[in-house]
Amino acid sequence: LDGDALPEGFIYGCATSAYQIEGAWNVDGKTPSIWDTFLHNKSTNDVTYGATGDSADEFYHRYRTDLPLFQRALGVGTYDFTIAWTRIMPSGRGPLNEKGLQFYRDVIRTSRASGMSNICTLYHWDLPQSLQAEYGGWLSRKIVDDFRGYARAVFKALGDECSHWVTMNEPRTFCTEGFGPDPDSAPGIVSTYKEQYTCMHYALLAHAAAVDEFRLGGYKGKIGIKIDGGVSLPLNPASAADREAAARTMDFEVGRDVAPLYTGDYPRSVLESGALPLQFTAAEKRLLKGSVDFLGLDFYTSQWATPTPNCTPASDSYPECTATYQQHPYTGIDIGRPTASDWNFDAPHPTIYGGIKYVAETYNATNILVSETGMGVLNETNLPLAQVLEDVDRIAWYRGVLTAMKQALDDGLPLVGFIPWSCIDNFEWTDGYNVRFGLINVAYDAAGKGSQQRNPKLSGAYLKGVLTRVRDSLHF
Ligand code: GCO
Repeated sequence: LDGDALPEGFIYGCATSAYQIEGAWNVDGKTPSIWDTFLHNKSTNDVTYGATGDSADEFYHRYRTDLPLFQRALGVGTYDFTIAWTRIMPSGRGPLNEKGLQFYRDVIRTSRASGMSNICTLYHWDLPQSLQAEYGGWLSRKIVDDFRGYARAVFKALGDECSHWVTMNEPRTFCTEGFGPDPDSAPGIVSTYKEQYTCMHYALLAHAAAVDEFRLGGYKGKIGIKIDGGVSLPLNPASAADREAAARTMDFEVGRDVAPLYTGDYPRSVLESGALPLQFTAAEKRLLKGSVDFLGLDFYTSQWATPTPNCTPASDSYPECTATYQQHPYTGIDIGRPTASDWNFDAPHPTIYGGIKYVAETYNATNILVSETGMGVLNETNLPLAQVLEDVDRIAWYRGVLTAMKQALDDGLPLVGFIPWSCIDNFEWTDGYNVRFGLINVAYDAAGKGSQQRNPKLSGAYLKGVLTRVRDSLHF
């Protein structure tokens, strides 16, 4: 694919998250997060082989060699990491843990020494267990003030060190998967959709409070958020009902995150559903509207949508009232089922191209980052190492992503960066170490036990070759 060189200042990085790579779960003053508690509690830990993030990639002890490796193997100019609240503020508020702060200062210093700037995320799901125990964490409005206090302390210590700050990663994901009728993530509170919506409501207010702190502090970077989602398409494009269902799903799954950031309130269809447990006050709307300098899209797959007939509050799909089917033919993968072979690379890639186009046209979003996307391969652990490292399916998958980004740039969509997930194999939540997303392999088994040897995969060399070369030549 020949094309223009990347726009000046285009960000190419790779992402990780604290709980998924650091290990050292109880070292140097860190206290348990809700994920430590959730996974140490055997009755909830139905993760593959009972795996936990207790050791993960041991990044807390290995960052001095890992960071230069990320830059050398992947050619990235940015390292996108997340900060563990329980390393900075062990009790969730109040006194700072100097050893925790020093670790993140060292990660930033080592990133710089390796030729990388940093995107820094305040929160990637690892809430202090102390706040969960004290008042139910994200289900209480108290979380907004505690998150504001945490953000203020981190900005005071590191505010000018990161070119981009992300307040939180995927509020809809951690609120949907941590609560509801069948929660499979921390804190694992069996509840209803109302608790999922309450969590999301307070997460958005916490985001706005952190942005307020950042702007009051006059820090020089940019601040934004990473949202999850995908693109919903009508199951039958000729059906008006299916087209309406696809639009409704976008409102509930993407718009519920994005609309408040640009308009100050939820999408109309969400407001009119009558299902919201909470509404924003006028003051909250003012704080929310315009609360991003950039928007990170963690989009992985697309889905088809069709209305759920006879939808009532007792229905599983309430209040969205649409049924969705994952795995649009060529957006790539559901975890473990690469479909690289059946892509039509010339058609607009509905997930990546479609996602950028959707937020740009629906909300006039600008400075859009593809802030996570990647291919998770199930059971990669059990394959011969040579086959793991020659990951041609993941290369084909990323070729589809690069094609989509090129289409977006050619169409003048406001794309400013690409951050593949992930720099390195890591703890994939309830899939444990049995699903691998890394551009660099870690030699441990599905339970996370092994030599911890790092082995770069061909996909990392591919992205380095294409994206680094494109700065000097005209090829994607
Ligand atoms: C997410 C999280 C990551 C995941 C990645 C692969 O989007 O779920 O941000 O922590 O590991 O997306 O599922």
